[in-house]
Amino acid sequence: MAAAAAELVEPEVRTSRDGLLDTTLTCRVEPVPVAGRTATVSVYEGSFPWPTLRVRPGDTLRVNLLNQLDDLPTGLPQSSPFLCHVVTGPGHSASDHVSSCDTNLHVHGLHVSPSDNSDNIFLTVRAGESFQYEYRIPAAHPAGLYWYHPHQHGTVTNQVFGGMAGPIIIEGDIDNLPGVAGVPERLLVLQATQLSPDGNVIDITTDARSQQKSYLRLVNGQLNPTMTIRPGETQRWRILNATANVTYLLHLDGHQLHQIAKDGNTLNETWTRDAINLAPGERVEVLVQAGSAGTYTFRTLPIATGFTTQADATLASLVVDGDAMTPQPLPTALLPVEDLSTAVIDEHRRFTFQFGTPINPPETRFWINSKQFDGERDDAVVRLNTTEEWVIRNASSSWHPFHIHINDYQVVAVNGQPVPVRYHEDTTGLPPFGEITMRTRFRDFPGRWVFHCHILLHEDHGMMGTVRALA
Ligand SMILES: [Cu+2]
Repeated sequence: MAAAAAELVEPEVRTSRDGLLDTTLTCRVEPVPVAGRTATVSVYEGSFPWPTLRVRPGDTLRVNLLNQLDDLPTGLPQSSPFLCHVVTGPGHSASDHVSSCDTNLHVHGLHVSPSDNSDNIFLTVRAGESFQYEYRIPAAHPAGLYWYHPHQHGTVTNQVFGGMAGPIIIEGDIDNLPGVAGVPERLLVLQATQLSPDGNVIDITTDARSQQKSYLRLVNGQLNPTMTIRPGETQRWRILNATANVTYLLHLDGHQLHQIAKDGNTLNETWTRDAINLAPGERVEVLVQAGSAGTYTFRTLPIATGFTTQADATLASLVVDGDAMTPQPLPTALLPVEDLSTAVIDEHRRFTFQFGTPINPPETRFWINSKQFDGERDDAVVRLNTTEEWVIRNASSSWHPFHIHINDYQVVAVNGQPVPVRYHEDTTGLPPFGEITMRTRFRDFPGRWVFHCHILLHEDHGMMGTVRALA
């Protein structure tokens, strides 16, 4: 195990007041402290990590997004992914002139309008310009961990790999449950990037040297930070996978992970686990109850993701120290979860995620139902207040994390085998040559949004489809 570094640092928190959080997120490429050194990365608000936005159901979240990604520091190498260039490829016409320095904002997991200046990923915030987003969070919105990141098609991979991502916490009902209320919280944002010796982020879309085994496995921008806890103490860890392409198999040596939430949704009851698979975009919340004094590694276990097998890696160190506390009872029942497995189904659809040929980026094509992304095309036209069942098949040898915007869903079967209802979610790994069956209800918001693979290189290369919801 590598020597433990400093105590885990949590990002700056911006909290709503009187029903409003009105904030600015400036996007820039600049040298900042990362992993104990200085690195030139793409960041929100000049820091790595980035501000946490903390709001409540019923609040309005206003974000003034300032795109200064074209105001580059001097001395960037010609291989830098941050140099501005015209984006070509699937979903782009020659007249688009989208630049790799253009961006926009997605609030991942939020059930808000997809239109106008809300969670509308079809609009572009050009380099040098700004845009005022406004998200009206419904009064009945589930409480939990969400996140924000760029979603400008064709430019997402390097912007997120370079660091652009931040957490959103919605406070609410889960926080008041017995066994959860008053428990000290930690926020762990998992990111992975790769730096050249001179501190520049490599371009993972073109650089063959990019190997997941060389990635810096960061927690809140730190390498192997220390977290302290007293023997017998319970802590609540909110964990976000904000990487571009890394799947984790989370494990805490000597302890179990008592899962209470997934993708911003509270479980119906606590699920005690030895290890938790966390694909890009997914979030979990777990309770950790410390055992006897000592130092324990929080790690990702070896995991085969098809394309690569990722080795065991240390993420952080848990130091159990100090006066012992009497362990408090862990919660059992949490919040009721609507079970869609018995719902009346209005429509069935099938989507197949697959590689085209050849299989060698950047020529590789990534398809859904043999089509690359086209933002002008409607791939699923749905009606509000109906319930659909989608079978989503993975016709390749690599995992693809499925993600859909605006409305969560319930996975009712994996590879045809029914799974018990535990939670609703917005991101799920599709096993190689396997499939999930999910059920979803389209609520509240007409308009257009997308579903896609959350391995961002796959998304940028066309593994994305559109939904149009009619009132
Ligand atoms: Cu994929």
